[in-house]
Amino acid sequence: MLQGEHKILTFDIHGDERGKLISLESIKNIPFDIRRVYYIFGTDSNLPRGFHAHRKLKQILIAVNGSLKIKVETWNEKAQYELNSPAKGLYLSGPVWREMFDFQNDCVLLVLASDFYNEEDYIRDKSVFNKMKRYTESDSN
Ligand code: T46
Repeated sequence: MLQGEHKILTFDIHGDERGKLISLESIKNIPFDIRRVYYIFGTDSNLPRGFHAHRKLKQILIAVNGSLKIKVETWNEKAQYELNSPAKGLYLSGPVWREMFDFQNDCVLLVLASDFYNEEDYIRDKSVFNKMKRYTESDSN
């Protein structure tokens, strides 16, 4: 079964006295073809979001303003990241459970996705995610 993957990518900043610019390009510094872009804003630091995994979707999450924290969980490990820079992207691929919280300073979270919106790609029930994990463990025995 497909393994979930998560890692931080750092983007080059082109800057001069006028300000800064970051360019994101499919396959070059984004490791997939971008098919969809969405952004999350107007958040509340007390209202977490996410609480799901994806089956196949690949995404890059970038806090282009403000910051947030995100807990991630794959079949075999858990981690937590803080996204607080437009030069930092969190790459999430496949079945990674995610919980986003502690949104600060008018956070704007830009997300680049490898596919169109498809509710069937979501695993929104944690017990289903955990069951898939058990199947994976029995695959490797
Ligand atoms: C993810 C995290 C980082 C659409 O109609 N089109 C879209 O492209 C998206 C992403 C969402 N929606 C609708 C579905 C819901 O009615 O917008 C509503 C809010 O979506 P959701 O509750 O899934 O939002 P989050 O913040 O929990 O999760 C989102 C993404 O859905 C998800 O793929 O990885 O951001």
